Formats: sequence, structure tokens, C-alpha cells
Amino acid sequence: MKKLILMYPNQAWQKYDFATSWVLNPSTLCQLAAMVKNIVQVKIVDANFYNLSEDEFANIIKSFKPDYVGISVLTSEYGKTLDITAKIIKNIDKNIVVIAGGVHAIIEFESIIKNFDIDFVVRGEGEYVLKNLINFLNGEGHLPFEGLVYRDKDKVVIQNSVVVKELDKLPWPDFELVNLNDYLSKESRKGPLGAPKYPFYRMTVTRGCPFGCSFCQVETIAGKKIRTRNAKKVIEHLYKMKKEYGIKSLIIDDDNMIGNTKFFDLCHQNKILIFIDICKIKFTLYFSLVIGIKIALKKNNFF
Ligand code: B12
Ligand code: SF4
Repeated sequence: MKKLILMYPNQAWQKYDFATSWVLNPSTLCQLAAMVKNIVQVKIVDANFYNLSEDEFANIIKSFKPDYVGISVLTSEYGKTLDITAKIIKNIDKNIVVIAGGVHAIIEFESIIKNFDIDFVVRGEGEYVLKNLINFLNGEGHLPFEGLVYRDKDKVVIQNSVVVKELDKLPWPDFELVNLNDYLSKESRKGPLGAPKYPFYRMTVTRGCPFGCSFCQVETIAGKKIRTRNAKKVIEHLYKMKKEYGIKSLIIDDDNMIGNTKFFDLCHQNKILIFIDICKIKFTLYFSLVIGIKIALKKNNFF
């Protein structure tokens, strides 16, 4: 079986800065891994969380000998870490296929593809694009028709950006590939956005936002249409996370979860209103929504 590394570069390879450095959630890598683990052997490397040096990362490439490396860069603020990582990989073996993804790739694809150390840029939500691309690289199927930017001889091909229409069809992230317990008790950052209680879990339930605020890139990244996971399945997933990892608080990373009326309609249809239902689980879950609203729930009392 061919081998794939999915990885976060270490932000410190670009700059170490207390004000902007964050622990990233491994869910994105685990989500992508869940999509491709049947067609390729996957290893997740979080150079950011484990503060790997460039040499340590290079040694992982040398010993694991991947055929493909998928690099995820969340924000353009750390865009240079993509180039640094791609150079490390290509210096070891030019034949390793380097695939760039994440918000930085979605926004800056035109400049990224100018770097010859990067073979493919994924333009949009990567679950199906990565799966189809790996299939193609494995010699099965065709190159995806959308969601990719790549060089074809001396020409750059820019396909349309993609989003996943039905989130419920996606598997949950495959946490077997990481030591999730390492993350659940570590602050994402010192300050008000830290978790209210540990161990904590962070997840996205919806993607997209209709409001198109001028300063915000969510429309370009995730689109105006709000897509949602089924509330019942979210609750089932949270039960599982509570049972397996003992989570006590929850950070919801959605672009705009409370602006999503469809989400609440759906909950009604299922006779579940997610907030109330979480209370019924009979443990205390604190929500922290990165959009800036904090809601604390304890049993059936809102406060
Ligand atoms: C939650 C969140 C955070 C969380 C962390 C999330 C995490 N993953 O750990 C925290 C609070 C830490 C955070 C911090 C910051 N954030 Co923020 N954040 C978000 C938010 C709301 C959601 C991100 C998310 O988790 N999405 C869900 C996952 C599944 O999506 P994803 O990681 O993008 O992955 C998908 C695709 O990108 C792609 N993909 C990703 N990686 C790869 C790799 C490969 C190989 C492939 C094929 C595909 C692929 O496929 C994935 C599945 O569909 C976004 C808004 C948005 N819609 O993107 C803003 C956003 C990304 N953040 C933003 C900013 C500015 C920041 C900060 C700089 C804020 C600050 N001033 O400090 C910091 C910097 C963090 C850093 N070091 O890079 C901006 C970035 C703008 C830009 N162009 O760079 C955004 C877009 C917000 C906005 N409104 O404009 N953020
Ligand atoms: S996610 Fe928030 S800031 Fe961005 S468009 Fe929606 S409401 Fe505006």
C-alpha cells in the first residue's frame, strides 16, 4: 500500500510569537485521514503540537518514506511554513508528491502553485478531493475535475473551489491515528479563548455563513449556504467522546452556529434541541463558541 503523511507544520519554523501561536485541533487531519485510510497507509504528524524541529520532521520523512505528503496550513499568517515544509520534503526525495491544503491554500492558491516544491493545491474542503486525488495517484480513477490547482507542463490549471454538500455523509474524524488525550488537556492558547474545563473537545457542527461581513473570509472559504450535521448524530458523537475520553467541556468552532436556523429546525424535527439534549446527558458541558459568545449550561439551568 502507498503511504501518506498528513501534517501540520510547526508555526515556530516561521516565527515564535506568544500573541499568535495556537495549538491547532487535530480534527482536520483526522477527518481527512478517515476519508483515505482504506486506500493509503496514513500517518499523522503534528509538528506544531509536538514542537518538532525541521530536522526531526526530516527524519520522520526519511524513515517513513511516504509517497505523498499533505500539508495543512490554517491561516495565511503562517503561509511560509508551507514552503519551508515542502522544501524539507523535496530535499529528501523529489518524487514525494506534495499536496497543500487548508484556509491558506484556499485563499492563496495562485501564489502557492508558483512554488515548484508543491505539486497540488486543494482549493476548498478537501475530503473528497484528497480521496479522488490519492486514487488517481495510486493509478486508479481520473484526476478530480474540481477543487485542485496544479501545473500541467508550463500551464497552471485552476479548477473551481469545492465544499462538501452533505456533512452527514462524512465520517467522524479518525482519532485512532493521534494521541487525542495529549490535546484534550492542553490549552489552545492562554487567555479568554482557553477551554472552561479539561479535558475539553473542540468540533465543528456546521460550515458556512450567509452574512458576508466585509472583513471575513468565510464566504470564500465555506460559502454562504449553511451546511449542518444532523443534531442526533452530533449528540451520539458527543456521548462517544464523553465515554471514551471523559470530555467535560466543548468548544464549537463553527463559523456561525447560532445564525443557523436550519440547524435548529432540524433539531426540532428530531425532537432534539441540541443544547437541551446535551443537558440531558447528565454531565456538565460548557460551550465556548469562537465567534465570541460563551454559553454555559449546567444540567437544565442556563446561566
Ligand atoms: C476554529 C478556527 C480557529 C481555531 C483553530 C481551529 C483549528 N483547526 O485548530 C483557533 C481559535 C485556534 C483559530 C486561530 C486563528 N485564526 Co481561525 N478560524 C477558525 C475557523 C472559524 C474554523 C476553522 C476550522 O476548524 N474549520 C473546519 C475544518 C474541518 O476546516 P479546515 O481546517 O479548513 O480543513 C478543511 C479544508 O481547509 C481542507 N484542508 C485543510 N487542510 C488540508 C490538508 C490537505 C492535504 C488537504 C487535501 C485538504 C486540507 O480540507 C479540510 C476538510 O474540509 C476559521 C473559519 C473557516 N471557515 O475556515 C477561522 C480562520 C481560519 N481563522 C482566521 C484567523 C485570522 C485566525 C488567527 C490568525 C486569529 C488571530 N488573530 O490569532 C489565528 C491563527 C491560528 C494559526 N496559528 O494559524 C481566518 C484566516 C484568514 C486567512 N486567510 O488566513 C479565518 C478564515 C476566519 C475568518 N473569519 O476570516 N482559528
Ligand atoms: S462568520 Fe461571522 S464575521 Fe464571518 S460573515 Fe458570518 S457573521 Fe460575519
